[in-house]
Amino acid sequence: MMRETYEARAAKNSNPLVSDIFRIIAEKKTNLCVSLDVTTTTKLLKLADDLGPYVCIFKTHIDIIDDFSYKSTIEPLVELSKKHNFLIFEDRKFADIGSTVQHQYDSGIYKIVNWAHLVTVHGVPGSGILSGLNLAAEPVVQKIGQHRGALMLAQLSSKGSLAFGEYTQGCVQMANESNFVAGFIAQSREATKLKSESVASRDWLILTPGVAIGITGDGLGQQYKTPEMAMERGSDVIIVGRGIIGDDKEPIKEAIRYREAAWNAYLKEIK
Ligand code: 5BU
Repeated sequence: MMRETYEARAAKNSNPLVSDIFRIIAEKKTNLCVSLDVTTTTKLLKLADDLGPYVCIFKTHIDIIDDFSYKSTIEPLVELSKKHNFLIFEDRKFADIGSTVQHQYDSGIYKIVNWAHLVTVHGVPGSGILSGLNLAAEPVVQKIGQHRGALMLAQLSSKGSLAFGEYTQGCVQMANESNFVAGFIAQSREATKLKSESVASRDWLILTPGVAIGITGDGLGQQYKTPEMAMERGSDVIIVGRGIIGDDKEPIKEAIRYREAAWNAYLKEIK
């Protein structure tokens, strides 16, 4: 499909976080997000420093870090995000009522809202989940002058996922009614278009996980497509974990390879 450049979209988007992301992508010439699914702080920080130049965003699952501490895990990660100009996306998959997610976002040991520019959110509970997260984000945005936003889980990459059809449409409807939503986790842009469109669709940021080269699955339900396939379906940013940081991989070499594949696929499609 033909698409506009990231620069053009950065200039037009009314959501400042989405504009920032498009700008970083255009400046660094990378639409790659690496998923740092590792269980120690040392591995997390080494990968963030080594791969920082090649990504626009790092995705984390902060609750799988065995030796987590705010001071030794988060503070250096935030420093690295400034050094290499990447944003941080905590794949928290919030799924509770507004009041609960508000605290899950700003409290506990992780205090996600303080450092993660993006978080994932399920539509299951209804729109209160977005209001609760937004309540937690407002004071932080005020205080540190950075933007925060949600990616709604419109579609998952895993086999047998129940997020499709009417459910996906419901998520898009919810997103349309909240300024806190930056975009979607989805397998295709098409799925994030409302069938009964009464309001003009926003220029959503679409991130796509389940991307790898030369492998179709992981034996636990993950379903892979190539960077080219994801981009052809209208993705803005591919998310790659084990394809780059897997035990048998050379992460820098693979990051360069995936970045090139996704960037060349984008270059082929721009108007
Ligand atoms: P992988 O190693 O590239 O398979 O890792 C994929 C990552 O993306 C992993 O952290 C998952 O939690 C995440 N993910 C996914 O794979 N599929 C989805 O639909 C969503 C997240 Br949402």
